[in-house]
Amino acid sequence: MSVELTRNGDIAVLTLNRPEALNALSFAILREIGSAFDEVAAMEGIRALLVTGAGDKAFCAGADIKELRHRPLMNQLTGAELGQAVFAKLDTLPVPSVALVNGYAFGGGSELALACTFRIASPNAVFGLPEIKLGLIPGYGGTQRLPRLVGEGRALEIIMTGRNVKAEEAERIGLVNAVAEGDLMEAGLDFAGWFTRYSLPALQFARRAVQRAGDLPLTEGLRVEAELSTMAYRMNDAEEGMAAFDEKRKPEFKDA
Ligand code: DAK
Repeated sequence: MSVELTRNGDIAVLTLNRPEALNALSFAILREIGSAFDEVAAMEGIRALLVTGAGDKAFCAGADIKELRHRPLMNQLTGAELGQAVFAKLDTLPVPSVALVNGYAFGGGSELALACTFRIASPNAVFGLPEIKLGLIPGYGGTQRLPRLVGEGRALEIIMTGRNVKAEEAERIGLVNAVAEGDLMEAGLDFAGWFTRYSLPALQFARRAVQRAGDLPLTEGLRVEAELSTMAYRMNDAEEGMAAFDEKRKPEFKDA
């Protein structure tokens, strides 16, 4: 298996495990990743998913370039749709996902990280969408997710120059949430710890509302927020959270 799914307490960990090819995404690996996301969705008691790459050199060096060549055009279309559909599974996963970017994240590797809810980088992380150097453009969501994260001007620059973005810059422009000072997995587990403290449905509502902000006009987005915040208010967890505040104690959320 080129993808390993393990569990660290209530945190699921998915590791791309093809270090000899810098964890490049063959179509077979993409399918394995999709199945692993389905497994995570069905796991009991999981609060977050961490996604990382085996080895200390690369998170993922992108689509498997050797495999991309000499394919009929329709296969290229279905290939792009496969990658997009697999990464889109992260949007509807019941738990937030955190990419732990441990080295190169190029092309499809950057796009996988972009599809995660959050990104934490090691100091040696290097992002890039170098498709333009191959005469291509990103095909697994990069042209859509990068501008939503860093703005159109920066996204166009990164995509149209194909240049590398090192960890420090990635943090400055909001491409990553943080650069880990120590062990990356420790940092990821620590960060995922936030999601063990709160009501999972409330966290889901928050994700859903913010996701919609990218594709709705403000008035419609506000309507979505009003509906989702009212749904949160109807949960027992909201009553518990407010009661705990009143009673000056820690809330005990039941995800209900
Ligand atoms: N694919 C296949 N093999 C790869 C690979 C990749 N993307 N990246 C690295 N490898 C392999 C290398 O060939 C080498 O294998 P051997 O020669 O040892 O057999 C091994 O991994 C180690 O790589 P290097 O020897 O090159 O290692 P270095 O440290 O010297 O360099 C590097 C590391 C990351 C700078 C370099 O490997 C590199 O530039 N890699 C390619 C990065 C890249 O351009 N990635 C692709 C981005 S484009 C679409 C679908 C998808 C896409 C678009 C459209 N459709 C279906 C329409 C998206 C495309 C992309 O992701």
